[in-house]
Amino acid sequence: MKVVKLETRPIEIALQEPIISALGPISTCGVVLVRLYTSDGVVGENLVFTLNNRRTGVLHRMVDELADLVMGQDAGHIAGFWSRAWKDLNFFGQKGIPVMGISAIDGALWDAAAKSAGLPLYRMLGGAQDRVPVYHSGGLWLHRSVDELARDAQQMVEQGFQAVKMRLGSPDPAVDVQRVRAVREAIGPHIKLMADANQGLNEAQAIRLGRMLEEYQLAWFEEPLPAWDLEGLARVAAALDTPIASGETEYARYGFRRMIELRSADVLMPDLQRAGGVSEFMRVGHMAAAYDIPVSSHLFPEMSIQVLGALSNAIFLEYMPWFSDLYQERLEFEDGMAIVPQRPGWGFTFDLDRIAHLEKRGR
Ligand code: SMN
Ligand code: MG
Repeated sequence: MKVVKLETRPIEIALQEPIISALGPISTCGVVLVRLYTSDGVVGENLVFTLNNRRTGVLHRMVDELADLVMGQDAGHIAGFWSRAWKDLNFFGQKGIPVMGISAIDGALWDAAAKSAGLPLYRMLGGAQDRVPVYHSGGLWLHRSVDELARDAQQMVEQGFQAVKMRLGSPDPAVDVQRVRAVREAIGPHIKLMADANQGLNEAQAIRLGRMLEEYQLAWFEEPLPAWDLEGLARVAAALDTPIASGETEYARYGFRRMIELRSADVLMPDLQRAGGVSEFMRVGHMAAAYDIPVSSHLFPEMSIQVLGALSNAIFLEYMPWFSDLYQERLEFEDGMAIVPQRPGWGFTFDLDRIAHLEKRGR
């Protein structure tokens, strides 16, 4: 089975409402859709994206530029593609857009491989479980008032979610504490609560805020520091009882190796597009398992669920429905768990008609 065509298409989709996080305001996503055709007629799909549709053209071009490394090659030699691309991109640097380009093609190759084997991807990757605990991440942003936060969190729980994530990011830590308290009071002591600072703090601020939040029993305190400060993050992790989760802004096995060596985080959360696709997410997941470190996913729930289904140290799927409308199928939940689809490949296929419609209306 050879790769015969790589099709890429940039689209812009609007979020249901503009949101604010410590990363700044977000109102749309620039999404690069990838469809990789094989000589057997199987099509592997994937997507990568940018916030606010900024520099989508560069990401798009990166994916296209890598086509020469897969065209005409055996579509099942995914690790072969990965290492060829890694070497090829050394001059550009092995973080950022180059790695996202690898991820885009890697994921499409895995989808094609699993579809042609007639297996859901998680089984192709070894299979650990057919359901994964899920947390709702698609709300509780910084633009919500304290009352709205409490109401939104309660609604998520009423929908059946047993874990929710809120954002931190006020200049005054007392305000963050007040917001966390309101959400904890609204959901009660048994629902898991995560809080994400999106790299907005320095080391002293993170330790101070983390200590103030210990009494609210967070499941984790996420990305307190800028992504480059892995040494500082290790000191924050050592100073707090609350687990630190990080890794969504880290790249490839080498970045995660440093995180593990430094003990920067208690939970690793690779992002499929930044980590380096399915191949590298699995390598990171297995490397974490060697240290008994749990992993969670970042965004892309429809795809991440298959990878987490293949890792026995996976503890949570992040549910962020930003791209859910692009698919024909919908994720299913039961008792606070997301169900790993038993359909071949990702188990989610692009709804090309709906995509054309979404794009035209800007949602
Ligand atoms: C996040 C990061 C980037 C885009 C959306 C949300 C956030 C998360 O850090 O973990 O969900
Ligand atoms: Mg985050």
